[in-house]
Amino acid sequence: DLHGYVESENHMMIIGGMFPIHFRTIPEKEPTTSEPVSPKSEGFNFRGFHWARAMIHAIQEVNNRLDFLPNITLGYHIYDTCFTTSKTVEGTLAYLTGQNETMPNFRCSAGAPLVAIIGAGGSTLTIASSRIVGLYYFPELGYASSCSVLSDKYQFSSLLCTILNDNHQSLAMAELVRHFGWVWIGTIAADDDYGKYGIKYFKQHVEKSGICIAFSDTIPKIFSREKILAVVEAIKESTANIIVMYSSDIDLSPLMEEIAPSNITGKTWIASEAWSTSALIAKSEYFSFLGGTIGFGVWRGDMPGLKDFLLDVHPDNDASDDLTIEFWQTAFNCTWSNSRVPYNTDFRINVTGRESGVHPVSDQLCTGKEKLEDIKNTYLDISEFRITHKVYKAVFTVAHALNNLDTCAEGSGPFPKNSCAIIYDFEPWQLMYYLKNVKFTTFDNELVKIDDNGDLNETGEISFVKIGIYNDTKAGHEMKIYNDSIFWNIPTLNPLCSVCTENCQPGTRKGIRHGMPVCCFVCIPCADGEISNETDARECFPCRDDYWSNTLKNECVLKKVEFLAYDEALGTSLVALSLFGACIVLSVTIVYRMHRDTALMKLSLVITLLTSFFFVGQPEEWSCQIRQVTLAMGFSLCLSYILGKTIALLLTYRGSKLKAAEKHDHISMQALHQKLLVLISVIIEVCICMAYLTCIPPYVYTNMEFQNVKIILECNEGSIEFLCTMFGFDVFLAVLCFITAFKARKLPDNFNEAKFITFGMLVFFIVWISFVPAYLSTRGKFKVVVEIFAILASSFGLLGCIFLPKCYIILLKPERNTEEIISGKATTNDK
Ligand code: TCR
Repeated sequence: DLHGYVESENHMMIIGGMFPIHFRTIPEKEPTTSEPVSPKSEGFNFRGFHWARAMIHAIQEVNNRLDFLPNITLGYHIYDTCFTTSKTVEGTLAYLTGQNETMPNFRCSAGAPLVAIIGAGGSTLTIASSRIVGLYYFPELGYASSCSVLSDKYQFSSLLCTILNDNHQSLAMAELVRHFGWVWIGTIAADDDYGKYGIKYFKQHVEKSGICIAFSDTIPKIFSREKILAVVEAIKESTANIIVMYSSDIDLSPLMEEIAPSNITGKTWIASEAWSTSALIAKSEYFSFLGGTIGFGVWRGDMPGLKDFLLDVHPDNDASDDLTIEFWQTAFNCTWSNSRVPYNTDFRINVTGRESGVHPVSDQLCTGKEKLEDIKNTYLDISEFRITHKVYKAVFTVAHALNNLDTCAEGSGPFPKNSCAIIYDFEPWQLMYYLKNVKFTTFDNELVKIDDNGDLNETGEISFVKIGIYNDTKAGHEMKIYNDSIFWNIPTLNPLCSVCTENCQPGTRKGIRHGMPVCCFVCIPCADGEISNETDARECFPCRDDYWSNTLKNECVLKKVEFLAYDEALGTSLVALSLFGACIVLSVTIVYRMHRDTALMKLSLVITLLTSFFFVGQPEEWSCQIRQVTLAMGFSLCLSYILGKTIALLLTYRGSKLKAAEKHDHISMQALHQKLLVLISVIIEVCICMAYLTCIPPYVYTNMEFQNVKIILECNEGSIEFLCTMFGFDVFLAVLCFITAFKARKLPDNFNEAKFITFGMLVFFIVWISFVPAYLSTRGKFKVVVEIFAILASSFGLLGCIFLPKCYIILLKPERNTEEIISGKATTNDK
């Protein structure tokens, strides 16, 4: 412990201070046979030493001021907490007893009275010590205890904190994470109240906005390599690129030492205030993985003269000042000649025992001429004047409270009967009153007063909102606070993203992965006919009626309209075929020019062949109505003509025995009958057609059900019954034709006409019978194709079977071409 007195006649008062001047204690072997002793400390902490020096400086400042506490001199008594609870409790009790014996014997100290304690550093330590001093309502001022539970004035009644509580920082971190759209975050906390509560509040804030925590780890308080390696492993394995770290620099440094060789890069760290600016962490060898860290810091204040005071430290100043010698030895890595202080060894303590020393004992002797300005540690770091400022503020708060107590005018005091407390002999609760009502402005114009929480905070200002970045290693550790100068430590130099699963692209939707946090999902492609047009869509939406999803499933596109067009290969060839057929029929007609045959049959075939024109092309109302009707008409014309012919053939056979004159009459009679038959059947067919067209006509139908991607434009036949009647009549004619032709097939005539008609009818039947299943099983434009094929095939069949043999005879065997119907015998005679 450090003591300081100024020799003067003034009344002396002591302010206690507790700082982590060492990192840790060396656990002794369990004392079973010897008296237990307080453990020794090790690991010199420059930062804690710096704070302690700052406190001393602040006290000197107060003493130098003439305007307050004129007849009081402040002294200090500083304890090293060694960053451990046990040492803190020990120190607290030592204050209360006034001796180094830890038996509460309150304020019985032989020397100057203790008025307040500044300490005890981190939250965990402050909790421990303020629980003890709270029993006596003894004032304690926390300078680095930011844990939010300390704001609870029922539990920590005599504690005032000069630092803002961590709720604000956790909220600011959550805001930051949300700002950059990170949703997959790892957290690491020190195993103390600071880390655990800080992360707890961070999680609370963050989980409200749907951000997920990838992993949550703690850094052990007592060094354990396995536990630290487990944390490193967790960082390495996680896909989270953002890691929020709530820890003091002291606890963090062993982790950083393990991360350095493990090649972890591409992560952005979010630093809590306690390590964000620390030179212990911001080392150039860590830059590869820590560069680009975003951290939070409390306001840094200006303390005039502090820098010089810090530089004014030298072992020669006071030969008995062991702490300064230890500082010197550690800072310059040398041994001070004939020092009583062993060179500070920095051993890692393991639960099982000691591990190898980090700094080997140096043989080099210190010269005393080493330059303090050269050292790069937390002692002289200007960016460290943050917590330092809180220490300062604590000292000045105590001094102001004492001054207010001192200047109390008797008769208007705050205590019963308007009495005042006497500065030479007051109770701690009386100083507590003044502390709680303190209000002053510091030299840098900051108003200090108690807030609603009972904390001493910067008025009206939240100090954690500035986003700082650690940007440069060469030029020292500089915090920049401009948002757009943020340096990102990844190749793209842009804010990296931290997600469990990459965003779901348009065309897919988020699906839950069982047993995983909501940030981890699978992207399921939308079903056919459904789309999603935004990233991370939760659902796919079906397209409207005449729209369908594109292949990427991110847009609804108009369905393709399908019909058999003239300009496609199939349409053209079918049309060409029917034209070709029509031409053949025409040429047949020409061949027949000398033949007294009626042109009716040829006409009907031309009609049927050319109906295929109505089938090709985009269906319109008129083409739908006309196509089946003309086809039916064409067939009825054709078939009734053939029927007339076959009947005539049958009758001719019967009449072949007639005389020549009668025969002639007979033949003309037959021609009349034939024409009558055609007329009647055409009239019947026309009637059916008229009824069909007037009652339930066919119409254009846009078929969307059958094929999702396409709209099929087709003709709906309107009434199947009418359609069947219409074609049924044709079938009826065809059946009659077949029967009569079959009967007449053996009759001798010069063309064998009946036989060929039988063939023709057979072809006709085969075509149309096979048409039915083919037609029913095809869809879309091919339905039309099938029908055209049937039309062409049947027409060509009739053409080929009925006319071509005749043409063959007419052209190649003209001697057999006579209109006379001769008996079989006559024919043979002819030959
Ligand atoms: N509050 C921490 C301790 C701490 C600290 C620091 C330690 C803070 N800032 C800077 C070392 C250096 C903030 C706590 O435990 O409450």
